[in-house]
Amino acid sequence: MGLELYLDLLSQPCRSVYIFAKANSIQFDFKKVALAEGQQYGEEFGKINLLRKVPAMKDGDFTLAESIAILLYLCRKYQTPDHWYPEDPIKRARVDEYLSWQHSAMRAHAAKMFWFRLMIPVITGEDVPKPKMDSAMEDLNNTLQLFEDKFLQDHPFIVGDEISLADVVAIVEIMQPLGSGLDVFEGRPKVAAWRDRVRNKIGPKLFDEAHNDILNARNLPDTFEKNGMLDFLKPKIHKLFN
Ligand SMILES: N[C@@H](CCC(=O)N[C@@H](CS)C(=O)NCC(=O)O)C(=O)O
Repeated sequence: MGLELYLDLLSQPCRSVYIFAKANSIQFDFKKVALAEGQQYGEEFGKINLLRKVPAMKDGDFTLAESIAILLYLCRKYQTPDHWYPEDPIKRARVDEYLSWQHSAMRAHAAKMFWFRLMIPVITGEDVPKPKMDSAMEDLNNTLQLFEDKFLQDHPFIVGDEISLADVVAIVEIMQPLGSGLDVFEGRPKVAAWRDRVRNKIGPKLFDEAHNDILNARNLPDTFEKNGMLDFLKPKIHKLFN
């Protein structure tokens, strides 16, 4: 059995794995796990990833969770071009530095805006209180500024002249708030120019295809309604955000 990737392209880490595999012509079977239908809680998916998160991977008998682990596995197994995860120890350390930082910084703050502006109002029927929203926006703005000052600086890509895994992992997270109508690139020409370079390197067609679902996320309320997911999700949301 060949490589299987369990994905929902509404999810940022799924998009990074999808983009990386496609950009490197890695053949895989796309196994859709529809998060809005709760498929991550099904019996079948539990056998693939007990953490019940996407992305997940199955390669023969080997199963793997966590996007970063999957990206690194694909890099090694398919011996993708060096620039993605350079052999040079200093360049590699720069990729690692970004991959380590992003979990609790860019990922956390960009995703929170998406949840606050779209998902929570849809699921609970209530807007997030303004002080909470303002504080989340401040966190995201500070994080984007740090991204510019510390990681992007004045080079074309995070690690210098060439695209790496760090850029792919960064862009998918930074695109997430757009799904809630928040254009984080407005007023940030440096980040916008970097986004354009990443899109061009990956290939605009692949980039746009990977982001199609998230940019149409405002259709999600209908999907939740149809699948009876609202009642299921409400207590989860209260646990997460109260
Ligand atoms: N650290 C994990 C995060 C995975 C994750 O949080 N996936 C979310 C989608 S972005 C998910 O599957 N959520 C389903 C749920 O929590 O029910 C990774 O990088 O793969």
